[in-house]
Amino acid sequence: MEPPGHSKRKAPRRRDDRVILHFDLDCFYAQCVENQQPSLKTLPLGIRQKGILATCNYVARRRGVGKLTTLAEAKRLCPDLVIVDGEDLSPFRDVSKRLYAVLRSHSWNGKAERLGLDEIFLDVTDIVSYNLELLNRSSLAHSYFCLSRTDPEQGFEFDATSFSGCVHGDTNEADAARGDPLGDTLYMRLLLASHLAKYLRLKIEDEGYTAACGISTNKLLAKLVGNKNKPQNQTTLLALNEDAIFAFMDEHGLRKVPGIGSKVTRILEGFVLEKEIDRDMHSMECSVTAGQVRTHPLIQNPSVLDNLLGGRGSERGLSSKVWRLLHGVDDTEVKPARVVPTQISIEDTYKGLNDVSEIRREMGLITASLLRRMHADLLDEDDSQALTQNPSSSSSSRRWIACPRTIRLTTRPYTAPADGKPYNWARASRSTELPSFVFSQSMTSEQIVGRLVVETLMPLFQKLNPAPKGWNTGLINVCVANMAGPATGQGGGVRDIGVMFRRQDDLLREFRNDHGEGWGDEPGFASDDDDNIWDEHRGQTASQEEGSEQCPLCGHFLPSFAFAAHERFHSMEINGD
Ligand code: DCP
Ligand code: MG
Repeated sequence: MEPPGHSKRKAPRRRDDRVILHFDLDCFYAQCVENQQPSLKTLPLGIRQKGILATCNYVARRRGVGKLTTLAEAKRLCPDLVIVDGEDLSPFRDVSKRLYAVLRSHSWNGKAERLGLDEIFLDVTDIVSYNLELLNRSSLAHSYFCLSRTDPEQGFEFDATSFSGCVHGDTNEADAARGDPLGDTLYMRLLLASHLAKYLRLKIEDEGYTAACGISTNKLLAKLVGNKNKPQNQTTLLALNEDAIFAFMDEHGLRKVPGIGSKVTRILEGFVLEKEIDRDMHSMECSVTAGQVRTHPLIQNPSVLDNLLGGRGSERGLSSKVWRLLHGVDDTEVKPARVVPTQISIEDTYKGLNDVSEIRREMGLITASLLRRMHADLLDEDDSQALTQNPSSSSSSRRWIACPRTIRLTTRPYTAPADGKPYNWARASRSTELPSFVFSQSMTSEQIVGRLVVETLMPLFQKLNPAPKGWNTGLINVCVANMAGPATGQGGGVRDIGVMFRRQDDLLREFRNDHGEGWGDEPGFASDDDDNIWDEHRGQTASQEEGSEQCPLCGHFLPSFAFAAHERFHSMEINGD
């Protein structure tokens, strides 16, 4: 009998205009270790963290060992299992970023999102649509996939009459579509994406790593379908209508649906089975399928779920999110890659400051906003999964994805507009090493700002303005520059900044594409162009040092080698480039 008010079962609205790839590296930590010690590739290998195996290679899996098995159980199942310590995540992080950079460099729209250390989503809608337009109906078997809009030589040949890799779904539908493949755009978009996925998997294999890949129209479906054929394989979800998607989703255990956590699983499991379930049980096992919940006669719409899942403290919008997930609907976007700025600076102008307490106060305000910007731009938000996976790391600590090594103070005296002086007139800078306490996650922002002003910036100010008074300060600029790669200490906090800086070149490689350039062509982001060389050096050479020259235009002192770049900087200003 239908309960009153719940007579209509209505599926949430779906969009299938995107094509998403989901890559999941095979037995990731084990592959990293195998690449360091290739002799381990043929042996059963487990990676230990505390008393369990974080993962094991596929040789071990064939011997019955699984991920997250206890060490004792793993040894019982496979006495000759080689066990390697995996407590230090830094080598895994390094590989993860390197492989991410490979995939990201193939994205046109920049939508390349990391999930944990070994999963990457790519939204390839634009590349696929572009190539669909190019297809020649009369010679599908000899098609060419363009990887660049501007360089037709970048691409690969492929056979557009069939999918690359495995296909999961309704083959009857597929046969129907095959009659007139170009007539079914969704079918063809998925087919093209399967060839792109194969190409990208091979790119990763060139780096020494294998991955599984799922291909579908949203992140949820791509992630789930990629699990169908592992390792070193790929699966396209061929679900061309709503019923095919429901059929795919329904077979999954509830807890296996990404986004449905253990608490929700236990509540819904209890409801379907009509029995009390311990809500704090965190097992991935669940005897109830997504289909049993989706088709339950008493769960006809999200408002019923609301009654079950709502209540104090529950996540906003949780029930409608769960409802959509059960129907295979996931509109969340693949997040664009983060780009790392080469420097961050904050400045303010004044009508002539002369009082030291005023200078200190303004310096404090500028430094506080600089620190906020550093936190927003340089602290990782996406690694939370990786951090919680490492039992020894603090879940509250966030990781610096890049750390500036230099702090620069620039000041100039106040000049009234009527004086007609150029903006940069008498502007002078001093720089020094950025102290490591700036990266502390145990000090408060106020404490960091206070120390930075007193211990670093005020001494720089005194060097720039040696006269005891009469500074008439019209501008203060505080800048952090010379980005170094992330620290590699466990838990992700900066531990040894000296070591980190020595490794700068190695680490920054992950922020560059294959050609040693910055990510994408965004101006102002990490790149090795002349302007950056100028940027890095002008602070250090503000005063007259040996081998430095003064710019006749702005009064800056800078080393001779940086002069050409500096002139270019002015000519761009003049030309308005
Ligand atoms: N990991 C971990 N703790 C977990 C889950 C994972 O430390 N609870 C680590 C070990 C894995 C890596 O994260 O190597 C990636 O997790 P996956 O679940 O993708 O597992 P694998 O990549 O090892 O295996 P698969 O081939 O099944 O993807
Ligand atoms: Mg994996």
